[in-house]
Amino acid sequence: MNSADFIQLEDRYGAHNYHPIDVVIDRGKGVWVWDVEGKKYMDFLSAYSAVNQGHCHPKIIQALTEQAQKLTLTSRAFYNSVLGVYEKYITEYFGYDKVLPMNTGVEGGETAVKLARKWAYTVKGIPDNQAKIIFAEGNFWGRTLAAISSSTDPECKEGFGPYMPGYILIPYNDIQALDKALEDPHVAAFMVEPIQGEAGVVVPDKGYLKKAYDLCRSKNVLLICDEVQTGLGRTGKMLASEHEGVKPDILILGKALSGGVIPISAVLARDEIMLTIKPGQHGSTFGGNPLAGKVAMAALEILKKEDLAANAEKLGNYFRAEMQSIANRNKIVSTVRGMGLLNAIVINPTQSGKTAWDFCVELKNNGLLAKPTHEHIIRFAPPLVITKEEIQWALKKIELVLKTFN
Ligand code: IF1
Repeated sequence: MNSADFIQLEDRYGAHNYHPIDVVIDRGKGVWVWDVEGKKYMDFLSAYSAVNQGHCHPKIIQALTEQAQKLTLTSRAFYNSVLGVYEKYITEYFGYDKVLPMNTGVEGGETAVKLARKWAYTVKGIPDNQAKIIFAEGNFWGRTLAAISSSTDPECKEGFGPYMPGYILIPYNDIQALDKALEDPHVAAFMVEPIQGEAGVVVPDKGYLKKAYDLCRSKNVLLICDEVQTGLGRTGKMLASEHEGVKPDILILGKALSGGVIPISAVLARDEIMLTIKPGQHGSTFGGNPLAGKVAMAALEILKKEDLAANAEKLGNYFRAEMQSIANRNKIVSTVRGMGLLNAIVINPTQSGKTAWDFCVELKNNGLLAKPTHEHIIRFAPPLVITKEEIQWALKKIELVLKTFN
């Protein structure tokens, strides 16, 4: 079977909830992937930052295969010989009292919202069913009904109502708006991404998160940071909130917590918050399984051992500087932005009739895989194991493609 055959199969038998770029990936190693015809590409998306450690990192695959032959799942009806070890490891790693293990990022978000509500009723003293959560416009935290209820993107949201009540939406990067929203005494939490990924890698003003944290504290409101995409080295620190010296009350992790191997997410908090949820009140069949525990420990270990946050910081600065000079030589790119190796360019729609999609198709034809977000934004987020030479290779391809569109 060739690429066209595989694409046809997906089209015929799979739901049409995605519109992928025409490349059928068969194999991956580090920053590189190969299609079924054997053509090699550099991955500049990293499965939306899940593959920070690079494709099929040998240490993660080793942890996976060793544990897979021993024990994969017990459910939480019983104890297992990995979970406690993992819980100690991850809580000490990030400096929290407790962790609640889940599977996908959106489940992490759901867990955080449930925790905030429970805390609001049992600790803060908000009257039953009155708790509110503040979200920022442009947020993205997944596809469940609770997540799309906070969305301001009609594509994600429309046609799936009725929606979850108890939400307040404010503009992102607007401290005054947060201050005003916090006047409502029924607010339990403010849930926010330190950088908005899906919105197009929107980096807020310096000081925004710190001010948000201080305001929340002064009102006894929890700050929930969704670091599913920004966490685990991506922005040049282990957590993006560290850039602002902020330690969120509730931290949500996912994606790279497994290095892209299996779905693993985690919610971290202090006892005052985490212990409000009692046995039977929340959970999941797969959450906390021993396979996930071993994989997550290996994935986290690699981030530290290979100093991937520092690499993201250094090569991110280099990438943006070089990308900016490419942009200056070229009328198509109107903006270069990002932090660490979470970056985006905005394509100037007035200079050419081309969309970000057209660029990504041409980049793919030149051996570089990236994905557009919205009509004119291209996200550039390679695995954090990338080298300077590989970044230079990618920059050459990007410039080449931009020239053909001039
Ligand atoms: C899709 C974008 C990225 C996330 C943040 C939670 C989740 C995500 C900050 C949920 C998920 C995804 C999922 C994927 C596309 C994608 C995405 F294009 F929408 F914008 F990454 F940038 N918080 N992000 O970014 O995690 O439940 O998926 O494990 O198509 O839904 P999940």
